[in-house]
Amino acid sequence: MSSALFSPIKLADLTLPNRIVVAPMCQYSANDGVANEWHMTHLGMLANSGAGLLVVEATHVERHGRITHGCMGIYSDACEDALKRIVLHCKRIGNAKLGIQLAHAGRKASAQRPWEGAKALGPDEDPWPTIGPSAIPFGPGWHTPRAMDEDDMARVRRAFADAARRALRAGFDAIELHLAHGYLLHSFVSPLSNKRNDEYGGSLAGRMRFPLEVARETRAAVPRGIPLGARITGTDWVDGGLTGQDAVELTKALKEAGLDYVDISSGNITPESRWPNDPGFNVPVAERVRKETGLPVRTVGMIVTPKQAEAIIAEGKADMVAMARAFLDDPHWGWHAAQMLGADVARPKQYARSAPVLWAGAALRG
Ligand code: 531
Repeated sequence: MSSALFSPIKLADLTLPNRIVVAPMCQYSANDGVANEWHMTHLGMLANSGAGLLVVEATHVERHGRITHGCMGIYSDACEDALKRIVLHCKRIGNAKLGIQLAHAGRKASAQRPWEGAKALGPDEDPWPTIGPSAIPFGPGWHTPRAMDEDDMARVRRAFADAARRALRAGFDAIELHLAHGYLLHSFVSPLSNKRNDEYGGSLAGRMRFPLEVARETRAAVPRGIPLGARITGTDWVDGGLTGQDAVELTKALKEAGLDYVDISSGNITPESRWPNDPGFNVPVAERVRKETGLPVRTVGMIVTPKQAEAIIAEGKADMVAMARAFLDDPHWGWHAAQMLGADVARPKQYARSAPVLWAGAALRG
């Protein structure tokens, strides 16, 4: 039996042994942007999950671009050094290649951690000023962002490129831009959050202008052999918002800017955004983007079982699948998928004896 999910894929000069990706997952546990033992443990665990690529959580390119006080950053030497230690650790003990998601939270910055309420920070919670394409808050009770001027745009473009250089020095194998979930770059693309009447607003071409500038400036900082991708929005799930057609157009423009793949996610441009949470709910847009652009496509969202993941790849609907909670639930998801699909997966020698060939118990596990 040969598995499509466990077949290799090449992105730029990076070959991944399979098409399973651990999605970036915010941990809200950094110290002023700096990773610590929690990240070492969390990422160290997932480096041995069987996934070919492990993507580090949304890591913010400037301090005010963090979502919460606990979010990770890559804007100082302290941030870079901590990430370097983590990459080194994961590569020493694990098998996954390491990616990082570069992000700016825009109008959704200055928020409480989920377990503190997930609302905008109150006056006694050390809030900070936020920025966005237009002075429109994410929702009622949220900070009103300052509409970005040319200086802000130049600073943020440079911050993404500088962050990419830091990520390369830290040893990451792949870099991706966060253009989804209502954060800064997505909020430029969506007509629901971008009401500018200069050349950075209006038509889709205008609304894509700033994110594409960021993509080009970051690409210039990342050698062509290193994959640079983007997580984008398949649909805003709000009337009048972005649709699959916009995702196709954005992907064509990102391909033109030299990006190597997109990851189709969706939702979260406003608090009203509601998605169907059905199995693989982003797969139809991913399939369309893949067919209409020819760029390698990853997708995410309610992908849970090995059989489901295998079918998405085998049926040509996506080139890679990313999973988040499935890996928190089962940090060895990739090992168990390999067993079910009759494929090989790398395990550390210390754990080799739990492989199905050396442990009859694997066949008895539910
Ligand atoms: C929520 C989310 C997951 C998948 C689709 C839409 C929204 N996540 C998004 C995270 C922050 C935590 C909540 C980021 O994208 C940074």
